[in-house]
Amino acid sequence: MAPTITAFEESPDEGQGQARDMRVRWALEEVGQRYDVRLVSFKTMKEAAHRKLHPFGQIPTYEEGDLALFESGSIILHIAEGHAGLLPKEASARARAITWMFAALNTVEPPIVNREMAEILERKKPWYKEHLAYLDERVHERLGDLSKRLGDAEWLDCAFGAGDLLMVTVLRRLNGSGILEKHPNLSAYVARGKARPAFKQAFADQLAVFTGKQAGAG
Ligand code: GTB
Repeated sequence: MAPTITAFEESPDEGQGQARDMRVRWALEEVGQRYDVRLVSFKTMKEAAHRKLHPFGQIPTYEEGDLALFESGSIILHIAEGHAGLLPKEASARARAITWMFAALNTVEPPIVNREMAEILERKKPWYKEHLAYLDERVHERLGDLSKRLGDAEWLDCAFGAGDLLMVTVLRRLNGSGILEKHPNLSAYVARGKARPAFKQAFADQLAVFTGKQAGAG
């Protein structure tokens, strides 16, 4: 049976694929697993039925038979463990690939999200510019270290895997900030991820949610 994931009914980013259902869609496309999508409104996400699936009232969720998961990282690990293509078989290589998944979510994403939140919530504060400069510096620091480690390699640890998938989606969150461009090998790394057919399909599918609504509007 095809799994069902949840995604925003109204795409706040107008189809730019920044919400975290995009990484789950991409993983499912990479492994060739068909899936269904249940679109949820902001109101529905906070209701008891959705909170049974996601205690924090968020997307994405993943349902497969009796199994219900939340947390994009955990969902992607589950997908990668059940299909070939996103994690190496050899134990040490697999452990390293999982380490990159954690690094993307626990070390690189937090300063990027902090910066994003400041842009959204603190723009009118008198200390905004100063604080943003501080947050930019924290992001640069992380990206500088990541850039050094990646060097001129194609992917983080040999072949493309779940760690790269997560890292690319995390770095994409910097779109429009001008920060990623200051690290050319990371820009090229993100471009390689976006060029993958599975990314393109996942992106088109989430964009169709937005364009479908636009076509139906009015
Ligand atoms: N740690 C969880 C995971 O990795 O799955 C975080 C899940 C999460 O933050 N979900 C967000 C959500 O449901 C959507 S992705 N928010 C609603 C709420 O908390 O009430 C975050 C997101 C949303 C929108 C954009 N955007 O439009 O640009 C970007 C990122």
